[in-house]
Amino acid sequence: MKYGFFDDLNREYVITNPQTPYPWINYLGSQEFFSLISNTAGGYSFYKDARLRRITRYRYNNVPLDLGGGKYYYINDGEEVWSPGWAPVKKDLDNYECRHGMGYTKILGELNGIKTSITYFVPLNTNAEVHKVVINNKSNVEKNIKLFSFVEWCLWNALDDMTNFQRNYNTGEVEVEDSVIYHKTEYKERRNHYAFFSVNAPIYGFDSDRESFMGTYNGFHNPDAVFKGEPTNSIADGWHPIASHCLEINLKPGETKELVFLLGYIENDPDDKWEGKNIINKKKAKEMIQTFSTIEAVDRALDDLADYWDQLLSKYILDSHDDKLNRMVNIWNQYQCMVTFNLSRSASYFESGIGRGMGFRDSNQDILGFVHQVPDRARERIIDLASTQLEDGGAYHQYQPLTKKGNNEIGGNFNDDPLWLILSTVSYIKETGDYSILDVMTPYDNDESKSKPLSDHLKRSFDHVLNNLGPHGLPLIGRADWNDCLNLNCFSSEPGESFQTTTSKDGRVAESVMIAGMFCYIGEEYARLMEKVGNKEEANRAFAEVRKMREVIMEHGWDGSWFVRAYDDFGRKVGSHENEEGKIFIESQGLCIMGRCGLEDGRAIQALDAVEERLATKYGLVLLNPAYTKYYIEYGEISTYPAGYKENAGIFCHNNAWIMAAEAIVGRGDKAFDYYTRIAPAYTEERSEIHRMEPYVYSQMIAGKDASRFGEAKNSWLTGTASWNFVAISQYILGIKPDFDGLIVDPSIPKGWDGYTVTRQYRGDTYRITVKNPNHVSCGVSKITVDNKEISGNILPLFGDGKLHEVEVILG
Ligand code: BGC
Ligand code: IFM
Repeated sequence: MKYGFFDDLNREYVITNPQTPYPWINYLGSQEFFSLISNTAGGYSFYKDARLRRITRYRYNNVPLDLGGGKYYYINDGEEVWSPGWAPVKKDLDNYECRHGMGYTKILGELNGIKTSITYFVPLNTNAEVHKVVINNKSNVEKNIKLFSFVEWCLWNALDDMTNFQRNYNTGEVEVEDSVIYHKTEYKERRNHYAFFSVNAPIYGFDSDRESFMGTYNGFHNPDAVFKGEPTNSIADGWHPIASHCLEINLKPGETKELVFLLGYIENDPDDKWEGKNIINKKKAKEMIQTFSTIEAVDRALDDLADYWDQLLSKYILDSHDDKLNRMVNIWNQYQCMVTFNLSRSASYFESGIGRGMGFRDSNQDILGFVHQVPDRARERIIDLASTQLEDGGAYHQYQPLTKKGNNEIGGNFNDDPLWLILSTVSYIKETGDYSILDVMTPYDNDESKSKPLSDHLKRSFDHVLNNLGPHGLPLIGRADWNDCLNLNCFSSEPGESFQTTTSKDGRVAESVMIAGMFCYIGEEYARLMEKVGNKEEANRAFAEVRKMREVIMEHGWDGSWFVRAYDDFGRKVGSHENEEGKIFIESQGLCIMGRCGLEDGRAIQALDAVEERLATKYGLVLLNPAYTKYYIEYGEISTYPAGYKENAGIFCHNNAWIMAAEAIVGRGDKAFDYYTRIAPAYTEERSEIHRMEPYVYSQMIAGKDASRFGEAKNSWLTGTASWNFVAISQYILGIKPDFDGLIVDPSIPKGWDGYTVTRQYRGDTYRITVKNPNHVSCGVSKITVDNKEISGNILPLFGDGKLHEVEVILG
């Protein structure tokens, strides 16, 4: 069942039923000011950091779910009270539509002949959210309505805001001047910022105190002021500051009125001297309000946003016979990659914005799917991440975007972390050819006095693995590797005792075959990079270490038909036929094959066949099998999940992409693409009532075959699934892969395909690559011509002339 449709021309998903199976959201903002907005206008805004600079309030896990706060509008049309976004009033509308587009959301509601549309967006280079409100009287009678706006302020620190009530019920401060409601809580004492909500028209009244607006016993769905049609002109003093305008609007039959609301965030210039004064410098707010004071200016800003996305999405354009594939590759997957790059795992409808900032492992992987869009921002991010690295090559697991300082609030010693930094750096260099990033002086542990060139960070990342090898010569897993929940270094003394991650008493320590596979894959890239920069000695050393690791994997990491997952703290295999449950895990199959293990002797194929046999389901590949049904304290968190959910045999969409890549590597394009379609959102649209999450973006997890709710997804938007699936489809399946010396063309596609065209902008040139498959094979390039001249090999030459180059590729 569907709840809307894709409008590919406008790059929108159009929701036609407000009661989607779950709130279906979008993100506004591309650089510093961000908002989450649901299809019924729920959500919130923040500046840079969802924890430390929360601008508006949102109640997670609310009842009902998405009535936790939003950018709400109410209309009292004299007959009825309703909201154009359906919520919060939830009055049935004659017409409803929500268009989630690239950086904007347009919600349209119609009742009693009054059609209202609200376009929400954050203009480029602006720390504000614009609401363009258009009201049209479609009836043949005059209408006199009252329009109420509503936002609720958060007292900046989102954690404090929802915990420290003894203080924050006393701190709220606002100021109202003309049509602008300023939120200046704690401005005098310790803040250098404030927010405001304005409208470009005279107002009839306002409210800035929540209880005065709502009534103590009412909710968002029935605020007193709206139902009475009378704002109270309240000034919040402590308690709950909000901002609500009330406008009287008269509409002749057929008449349309347009308004601009602006929700802005202002930071003082360092030389502003306001200390101790209970006034704010409104100059910047007024300038911003002036900038967006007309509909023309707002429309221009919307056009600019559209141009920006045209440009971002013109780097990789696919033209194939499959509309679903085209819309995933050309629009939604790339869009999600930008969002994950911006937000890492901080703020979604599943991530509260408080628990996590930017993840070290996560943000490095996000770069893989984003680097072609804005390489400069990827470069900056790589340096930010590397600056939090520790001197021994290990890493803080995350950092807060506002301070850019590393912390281990959710634990440290994830031994896969350092390798991802190599991968992101290599992908940046392959995209741009900019080797100078390696020379950037980059601190360790954010301490400038401990700065070393980025290349030194990569070396320490590589060596961190080698300096932490276990009894089989495999990498020690540490607290966990990519799989956060496989915590093998646990005391397992008392069943039922909550686990602690630490090395065991008798000195044995757990090892990860997955990190070993990563080391082969990413370590080889490191070695190739060293070769490229002329550091032969280091390259040779690295190649040799990688070769050695491959041997260790083949000796100790092979279980007979697939790759072992790990060795636990007692030296026992995990993810082996020897285990009663959890006999096979997905991660080591994907990464070991990407690390080129078992390619020559058939073991890679064997492992992939085992994946198909044991892990494949119609909704995607489960993470392990059989699911854990018992609690294994010595494995840590993993078996605490019910069977079929999350890391315990859920369909983790992130690592499905590694199997797609592995299948592509072994030349089985049909399987690679089949796995792709099982989880790609556009292909799940038809079963939205089962899948439940947005059909335009990936979710982290879909419940696996052992779960009672098999096929139901959770945790949409912020997941490494976005970047890895973009890598899998664009580089491994469609086979257009940036490398140090140019674009490699190496498709691995279903045999039935006749061909496709990819237009790829790369290092200033544009390549129009037409792949033809006359012999219906999956892979193997028989001939490439570039501008009508045949080339040898499959690396497209670099021209550097900024022109369009026609490439024809014949498979077979
Ligand atoms: C979740 C993981 C998450 C980890 C760290 C676990 O409970 O299952 O997905 O990454 O916690 O927060
Ligand atoms: O690898 C992790 C990621 O860092 C956060 N989400 C879950 C993944 C698997 O545990």
